[in-house]
Amino acid sequence: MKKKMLSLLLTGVMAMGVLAGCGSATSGGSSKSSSKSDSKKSSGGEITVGFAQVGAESDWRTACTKSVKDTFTSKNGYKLIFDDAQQKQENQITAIRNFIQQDVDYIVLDPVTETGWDTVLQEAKDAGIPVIVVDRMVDVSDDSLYTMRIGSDFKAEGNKACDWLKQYADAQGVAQTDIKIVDIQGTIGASAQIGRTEGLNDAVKANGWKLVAQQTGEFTQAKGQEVMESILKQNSDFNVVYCENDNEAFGAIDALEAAGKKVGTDLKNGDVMVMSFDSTKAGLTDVKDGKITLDTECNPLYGPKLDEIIKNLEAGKKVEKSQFIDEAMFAHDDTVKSVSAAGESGDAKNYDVTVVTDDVISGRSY
Ligand code: GYE
Repeated sequence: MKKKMLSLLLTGVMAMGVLAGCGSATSGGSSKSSSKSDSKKSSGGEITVGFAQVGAESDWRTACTKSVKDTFTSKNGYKLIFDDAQQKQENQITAIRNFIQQDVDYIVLDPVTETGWDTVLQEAKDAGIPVIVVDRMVDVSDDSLYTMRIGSDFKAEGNKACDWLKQYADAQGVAQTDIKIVDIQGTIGASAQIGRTEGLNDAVKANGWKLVAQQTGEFTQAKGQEVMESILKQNSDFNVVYCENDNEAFGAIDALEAAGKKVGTDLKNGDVMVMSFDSTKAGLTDVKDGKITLDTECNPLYGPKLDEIIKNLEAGKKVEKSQFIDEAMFAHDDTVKSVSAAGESGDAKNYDVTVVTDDVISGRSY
């Protein structure tokens, strides 16, 4: 209830939409055309950034928006034009066209889905406006249509969670073939969904797990609950619910408990075990309480990173085309201490698993 009210409140705040700053100047050489330098002068020397945000579907997204808004302030030398696309790609395309019209200095795009960007990114390129892709990825035929991408390795996230599950079942003395999973997927076609689902599908095949149901919960609490309720009506013979973000997990837990299921960490004794991604403060609180057994982290705090990238571009420095951020894993207990997982680069790496304590929870800002 509390979570729902908070998200409604924050949605209202974000619906206020456009943030426009005025004031202080920035220095540093511009990597852009003379028409861009002119537009920079006319906005008082500030760097104008148009941010095409996905929406306000989750606590993760709210934290991401806050981080960007807190960074791109007039005090920091920016003018931010913020657009909430309500999880619709066509709204993001319109927003980008508006940013081009307004001759912004940079476009930051968090693409709702991976495909369908070639035309509008070509328009931005033709207008000489650099595009920075953040969080999710774009799948375009020509990589020069965007300047760089910074985000998570979603394939690694999925593989990490699944290696943990395999080890956890072994440690609890549960046969891999007795693992029966419901997958509540993210928004279909979003990088975060693609990587997390792919990791699971691969592990289902490799370990002989049973995939009982697989359906999208659109990364929202309401849809996570609705999907869980409808799956429960068809088949309640499962012991793991793999939610592709925290808000879906909150909804799924409500539905499971309302149906009389015991949500917990004890697979051997018939608990239904919930796994999640994001590791928000509310998610980690559920981990500590044993409602979520494993939460694989996904970091939403992109503001400072985007600021650094733009400063480097302004200074004419070379910026890596593809940048991944480091992410941790949080579990209810120390049954599994570390996992080994491969990601986009293909090479397997080891990741430590952190047990959630009150200190871990209070250290979370979102
Ligand atoms: O996991 C989810 C959000 O793209 C990583 O989108 C992001 C995902 C995140 O709605 O909560």
